[in-house]
Amino acid sequence: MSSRPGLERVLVLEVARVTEAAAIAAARWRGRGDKEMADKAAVDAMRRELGRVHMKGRVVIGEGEMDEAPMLFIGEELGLQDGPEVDIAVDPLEGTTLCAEAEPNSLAVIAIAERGGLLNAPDMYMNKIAIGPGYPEGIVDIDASPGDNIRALAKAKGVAVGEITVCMLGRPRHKQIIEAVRATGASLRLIRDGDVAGVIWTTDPGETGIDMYLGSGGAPEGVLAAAALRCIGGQMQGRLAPELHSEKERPELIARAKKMGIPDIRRKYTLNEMASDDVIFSATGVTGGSLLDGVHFRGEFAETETVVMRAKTGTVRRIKTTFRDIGTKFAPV
Ligand code: VTB
Repeated sequence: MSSRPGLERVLVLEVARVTEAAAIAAARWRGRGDKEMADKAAVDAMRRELGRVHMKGRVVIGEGEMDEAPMLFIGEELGLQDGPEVDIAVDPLEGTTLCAEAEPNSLAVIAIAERGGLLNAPDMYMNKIAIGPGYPEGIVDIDASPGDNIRALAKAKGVAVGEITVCMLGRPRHKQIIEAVRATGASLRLIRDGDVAGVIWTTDPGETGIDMYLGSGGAPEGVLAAAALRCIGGQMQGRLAPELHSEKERPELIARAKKMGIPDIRRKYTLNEMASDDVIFSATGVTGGSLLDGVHFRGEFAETETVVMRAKTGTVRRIKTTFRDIGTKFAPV
């Protein structure tokens, strides 16, 4: 897969700790209607844990540019500075509204890769298509129509089109593509937020009922999802979508992308161009959902569920962790 030695496997447990801490911190804010505070709690906890890891880490996907985000900003150096050089992509609370309203599927998410292994995507929209593993390479394509993609997937799966389920963020901007999916007879699951989970769901349709992810969402979330698929398998393509931003925003976004190493904003990215070489991905559930259980608080104990995986070996671990003494370790707000 890679000519490089890959990431040290001990990092698997380290990154799991990082999302566990972020999820517990965010879970204190579940259902309290304050997504900013929920996000801040996750960011603080994630940053604190990252500071304890033996690595020379650099944030490539984070909370924003240095001037707009005090923590986990793009370019921030993290870790004890005595280990491997890694690039870090974070979404400390993916689905802030879901958490604030105690709705399912909010997650704490991180991916780490060897230097240069993650696409440095600006915070803008990306069009995405993803399917799970086990299909011939190239059966779906972001440039093909939703109808052609759905029919090709149904054929490869050996089922009728009506048995395919597509997942998409429910947004007015998706009106046309929603109509195109409906016209095929396929089923459509519209989600409110959280398209990292949406993409990952395609890797286990038997469990999640989702066969394909389509539509636009955040580019940073696209890279995180690509990192996960690189570990589990599956196919994904992405293309930045400046056309979904206002005319006023566009020139700035294009300039920012250039600065981040993307000269052609219309380029189609394959999964491996978004996440390459060895990658470790970890997600811990904040509110329970189809991918992961949420955090449970039981007196002085907290329980978390995490999925952590590594591209080099393709290992996928589900870790249930019990924390003691959370009153002192993870002080309540
Ligand atoms: C998605 C989703 C996020 O933003 O990327 C989405 O994964 C994209 O932006 O959870 P819009 O909300 O503008 O569609 C979130 O929904 C929220 O950050």
